[in-house]
Amino acid sequence: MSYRIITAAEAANYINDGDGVGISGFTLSGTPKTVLPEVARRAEEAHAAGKPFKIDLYSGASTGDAIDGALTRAQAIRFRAPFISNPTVRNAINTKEITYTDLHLSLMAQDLRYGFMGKVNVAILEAVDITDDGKVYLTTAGGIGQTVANLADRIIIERNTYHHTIGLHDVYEPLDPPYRKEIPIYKADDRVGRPYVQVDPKKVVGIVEVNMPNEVVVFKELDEVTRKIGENVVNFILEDMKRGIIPAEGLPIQSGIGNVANAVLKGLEECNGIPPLYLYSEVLQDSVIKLMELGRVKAGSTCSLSLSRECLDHVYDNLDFFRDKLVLRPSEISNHPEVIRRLGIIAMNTAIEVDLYGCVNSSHICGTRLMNGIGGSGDFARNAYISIFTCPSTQKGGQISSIVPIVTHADHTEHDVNIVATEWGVADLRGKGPDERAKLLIEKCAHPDYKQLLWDYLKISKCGHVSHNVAAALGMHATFERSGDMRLTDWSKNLF
Ligand code: 0RQ
Repeated sequence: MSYRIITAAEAANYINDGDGVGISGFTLSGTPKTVLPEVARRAEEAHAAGKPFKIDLYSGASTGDAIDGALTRAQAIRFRAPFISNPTVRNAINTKEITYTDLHLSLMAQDLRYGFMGKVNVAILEAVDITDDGKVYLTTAGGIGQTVANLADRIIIERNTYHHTIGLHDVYEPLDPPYRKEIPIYKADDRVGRPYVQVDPKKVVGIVEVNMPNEVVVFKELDEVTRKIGENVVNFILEDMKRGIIPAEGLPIQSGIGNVANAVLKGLEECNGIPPLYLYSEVLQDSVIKLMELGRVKAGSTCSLSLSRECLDHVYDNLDFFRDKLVLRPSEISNHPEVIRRLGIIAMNTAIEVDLYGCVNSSHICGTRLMNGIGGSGDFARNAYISIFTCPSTQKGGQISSIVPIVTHADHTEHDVNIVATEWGVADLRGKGPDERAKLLIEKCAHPDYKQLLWDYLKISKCGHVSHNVAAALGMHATFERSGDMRLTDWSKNLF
């Protein structure tokens, strides 16, 4: 079978108002690049002619400005899931122009298969190539490619010749209950599936030829605070190894995304006492490639290569070295609770705020404004061997404390949080009761400017197992509504 070569504009004509569109990719990596901007253009034309045009957009994780940004500006998204990072779509979600569902990334493919969300009419997959019998070799991310290709009526392939990822993917889609079996991954780099996504060639409406790198995120330079957080986490891991809690051969690590996560990886780079490790994560950033070359990371299982252009080119130029060290999986598998629990992952994720008992808000500023979403943090935190959360002790130039009396939005409860690390120190919450947890979090993690306020809150919160003062907490929420920001000092005026 030979496929029709079509332009991005022609491909966009296969997408209609009301369609559910499922795409390949995970973060800015491996997403289709040319068809959705054309869909945005179609939507603008439709709106100018007084006609409706909105789609439901399903992906593995976030996308960049060419997708979430362009479609939002064209008012072309009705529903979006499961993770975002683009400021334009964030704003439209927060002003309720777009309906958004924030869910654990491991669930996205499954929820679509189970019919929990809408129909997937069209799948757009970015691929290195497709064979006549429908073998699609994805580019730099596993995402939900196989699932949306199975569910869709029409498939569009963006053949992107920039990428050289053939042989890196391990595509495995579990059977659904009641037929599901174990996922046979016993080591982080085990391969259990196929190196391609299998599609029905009859559903492929055309191939769009592309040669484009991924959009990339630029991280802030490490500063004193993020560097210190990284150092604190690494020292904690070393200490747990000395105590024999972490086995001498080490355990696989997972690292989330963002500035703080990058600082932790940098800390590993500079540390000698930790043996070479495996990474079992959803994203793999530049720092891990460096750790592989230093021999500190043996191999990395990930859903996406979230690399800078320079670093990705370096991997492509040295594929012989990296081929057996990189495994790209669907997000359902990179983040699967069963595998995470079996492998004994040390999970490192970032908090927006942490309360005195260890509950974490990862997704909503002041409990109301979506930042990015929960992402894979819950998949890992809930099932990890050790679940670590990191954050700077304050935000916005010291005006906001990240250690708070009560979280304004709970993504991870105290049951899923073992360790909290800020630039001041590490609170080890394992095996501690609520009062001990609160004491440790204030002593080890809170910024000195906020310690007294937090002690004062504890003083007025005496009753029950997990002590809170609901009236004070309500006062705090009233302050959020007025100021839109969590300033503990303002809040204390309501309290005392
Ligand atoms: O705002 O960008 O205006 O400066 O949030 O914060 O400190 O730069 O940290 O880049 O590591 O992001 C939790 C958002 C942290 C991220 C979060 C403001 C802060 C700044 C960014 P500016 P930093 P990072 C992996 C797994 C999702 C869950 C997860 C994230 C901006 O790590 O989205 O880990 N995690 N998923 O000023 C007001 C507070 C604030 C605050 C932070 N308390 N109040 N503003 N900010 N805390 C991802 C995947 O699954 C793919």
